[in-house]
Amino acid sequence: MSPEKLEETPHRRFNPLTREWVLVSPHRAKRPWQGQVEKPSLEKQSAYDPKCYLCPGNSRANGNRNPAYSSTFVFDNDFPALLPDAPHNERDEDGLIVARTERGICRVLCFSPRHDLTIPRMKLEEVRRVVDVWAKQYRELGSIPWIRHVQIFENRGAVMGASNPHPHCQIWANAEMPNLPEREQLAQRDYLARHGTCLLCRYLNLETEHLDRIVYMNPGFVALVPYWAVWPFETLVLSRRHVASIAQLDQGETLQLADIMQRLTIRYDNLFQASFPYSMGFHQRPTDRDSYPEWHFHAHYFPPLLRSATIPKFMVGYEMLATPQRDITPEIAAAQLREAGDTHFLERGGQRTLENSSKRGRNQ
Ligand code: H2U
Ligand code: ZN
Repeated sequence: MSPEKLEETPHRRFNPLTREWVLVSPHRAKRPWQGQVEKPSLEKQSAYDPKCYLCPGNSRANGNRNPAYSSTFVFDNDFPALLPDAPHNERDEDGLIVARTERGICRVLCFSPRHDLTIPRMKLEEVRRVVDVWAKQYRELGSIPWIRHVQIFENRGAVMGASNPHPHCQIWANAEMPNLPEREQLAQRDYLARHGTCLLCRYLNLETEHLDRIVYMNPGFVALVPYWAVWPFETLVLSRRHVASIAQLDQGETLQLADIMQRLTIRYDNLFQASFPYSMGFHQRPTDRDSYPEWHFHAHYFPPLLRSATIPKFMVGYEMLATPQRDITPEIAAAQLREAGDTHFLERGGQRTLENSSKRGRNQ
């Protein structure tokens, strides 16, 4: 049987990064829906909100005042999940009741002074500056001797738990490897040892031969719906060059990362004509002194929406108890994202967000 026939029937796909399986049921996409319906978020924000904790010049929840910043702004989270000076302690009862103190530093980064913007609607140059700050924060926090891992992540949209529409992300730096980066690290290390080549470099080669899961590429990066995607419109942004962290990007790649993030999130917004919610984050090498030849810098986007801006996907039932499952195939999701176009629907007929936006030839 050909792989195409295999993929038309219920099948399992393997995620080589987490070494888990996802169940794909292509025939199920047409089932009726009478469950919860989320409201699409198109609520118009003003450029400045006097009640926002993150707008320039405003007081935060604990009384600290934000400076009148005009570009990006980083501050230590006032309600941090981790503390830098927690005294060491541990507990182990028969390997069953086990705990250890975890030290860390949590920061918040505002992308823009404008309360009403999001990455897809900022200027390319403004997004490039955000990428510069991510690299600087990764370097700065990573250079603290006891910090081993720096996680940069953005929760966008109330449905993803973002507490505020002001464009921002969080940075959590801590002493131990978190679960997912650790799992990806082991998988990448084993693959390199077994095949003598980087897992994600090899995967990127395969995908640029197939092309059907690619959403967009520029000279530095490729955005694709991974073969093993669990969320309907999950994407992976891979650097074309084998770099292990955001700190290794050159100037061109910094701009290209900004460009691909913007073109991808514009497509997300266009797809359902809404401000598309997601959680995204970068995975990169730990910041201790070891060498990590296996690590390939990438970003994951996990949007929770299923078939329209009003129908979320829930990871429940079989997925909570057995294995994640998806209906529309990654190939269909990639085609829909490609077709969604990279002119933001709110700016069609008006001004484009991106400079050099007419280079559609680069779009695959
Ligand atoms: P989220 O929208 O992803 O929750 O990020 C906002 C973060 O901002 C959140 O972690 C912090 C919250 O603790 N915060 C402050 O540090 N000070 C404030 O005044 C409000 C929110
Ligand atoms: Zn604001």
